[in-house]
Amino acid sequence: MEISALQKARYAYQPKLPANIAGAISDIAVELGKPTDSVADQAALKELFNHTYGKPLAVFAKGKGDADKKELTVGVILSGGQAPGGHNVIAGLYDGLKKGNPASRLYGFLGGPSGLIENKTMVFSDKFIDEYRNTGGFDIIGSGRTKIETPEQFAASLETAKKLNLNAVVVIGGDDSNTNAALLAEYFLEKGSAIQVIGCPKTIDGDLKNEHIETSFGFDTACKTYSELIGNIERDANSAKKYWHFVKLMGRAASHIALECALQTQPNICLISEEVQEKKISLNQVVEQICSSVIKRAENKENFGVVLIPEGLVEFIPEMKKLIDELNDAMGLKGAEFVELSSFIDQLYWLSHEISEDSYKFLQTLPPEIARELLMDRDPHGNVQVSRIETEKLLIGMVEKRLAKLKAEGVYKGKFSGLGHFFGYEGRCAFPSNFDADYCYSLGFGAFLLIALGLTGYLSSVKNLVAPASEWVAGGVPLTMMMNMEQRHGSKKPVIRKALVELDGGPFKAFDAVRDTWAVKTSFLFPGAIQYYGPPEVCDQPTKTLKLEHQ
Ligand code: FBP
Repeated sequence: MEISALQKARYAYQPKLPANIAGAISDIAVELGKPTDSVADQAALKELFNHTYGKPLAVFAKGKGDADKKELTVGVILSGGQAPGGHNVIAGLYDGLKKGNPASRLYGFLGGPSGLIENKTMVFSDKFIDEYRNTGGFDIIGSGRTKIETPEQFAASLETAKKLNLNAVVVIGGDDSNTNAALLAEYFLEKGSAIQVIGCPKTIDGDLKNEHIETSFGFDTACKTYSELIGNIERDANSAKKYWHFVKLMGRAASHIALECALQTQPNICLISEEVQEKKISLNQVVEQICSSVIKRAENKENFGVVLIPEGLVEFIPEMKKLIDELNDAMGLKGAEFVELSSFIDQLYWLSHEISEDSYKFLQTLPPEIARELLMDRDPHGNVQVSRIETEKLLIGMVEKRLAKLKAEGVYKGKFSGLGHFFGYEGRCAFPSNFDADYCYSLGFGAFLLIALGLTGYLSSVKNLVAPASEWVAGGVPLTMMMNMEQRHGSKKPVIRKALVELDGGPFKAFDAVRDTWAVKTSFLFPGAIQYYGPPEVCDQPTKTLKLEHQ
């Protein structure tokens, strides 16, 4: 295989480990805290997670452990959307296993959780792992979005794990995938099996975080990649002075990516879905906000600008949210009927009987291509595929219409030419930044220690991430601690709670303090490309979000 000069150079990068897991394996023990509770719905979750509910927080510390004694066989799954650094989680897990006992083995389940259900595996070797160190992507074993949910799928997963003589399964995934990990850990114990399950917090969306998980891996690299591109677009806009760029950014529900990119690039507008929801801002009000900036900038002869749009926005606009919730319930509960409908017209007719009058009327006001996009298949976890809804085009169209009206009324005298962009997939497989390379390797190494020290139902964790890597602290957080009950596919299900942008949190407050200036005055910031080699202030900085949340 031909490889680039950078890939070759990155093979030689040695990821840094936190001091509490960097020494001899025999000198690492685990300290356990007090029993924990879930974030909500304690009684319901206690009943559902009879064997795994309430476990204590775990931190690695110097002491006499027996993590080096065991010969272990572990299987690893990459689950859900790609996030830079997944290969390093596997490398850290592999190196940990081999450091503990060179006879230990690591299997990779191919193509995501379905690899476990269907027993599709490969065995890692030194040579194979070395080809993927510090690289982006999930192509080492592939990923998938299959949800382990039916009794047959759970039974098949246990059967595979037993056939392979596994001591543990490691699930590298986001909130939905780690919910699956929690259910699997519980199921194995319920069936009398000692096979452990450990999760690792992945997702570029940055929404798998809480008091104990400071960030999910991939967020750092993805935001830096998008910010480079946004900065380039800003400079182009400032050079040509003729386009308004509407950039939709990935992040299925939470606006963490949009907010981080705004802090890194200082665009004219950045919409924050959580604020839209909290203040019940309608679609028309969003359009008014954008038009107000366009008009003021036109008065300064600046007929150009940049607007950042979180891809989840549509689900937070009150009238859209109501519509999507009703669509989800109708399509979830009567899915078999819905899939039989062959045309868009038939779907609309069917929906006229299944959703409220208000929502139906609102659906009809949307451009047909957007309405169609709202009716596309949900993913296996019941999520609307917001990446495929062209919110940027919807907003450009509405802003154009509104400005034409305002021009006719003599309120607006400028020129408006909107261009749409969507940055999503281009950020998910970049070479992991030094931060993600180190963080992921540490998460994988920590996952090995959690297994070797006998824990199950935990998410590998690394804390104190704003400090240099040597001062990070590795440990584990019980999966049930992060869970609550939510409405999915028309019924209540246990799920890990998503962390949304907090309007009283540091990152949003920092943005709020300056956004009115950015809306009018060109204040663009150009972060440039991710740097892998050079001074630490250029190469090793964590995200602004992490700093503002933890300093
Ligand atoms: P995960 O939550 O699985 O990490 O995926 C996140 C994500 O990248 C979202 O930002 C995006 O909406 C979605 O995946 C796209 O999914 P797909 O890759 O299936 O198109």
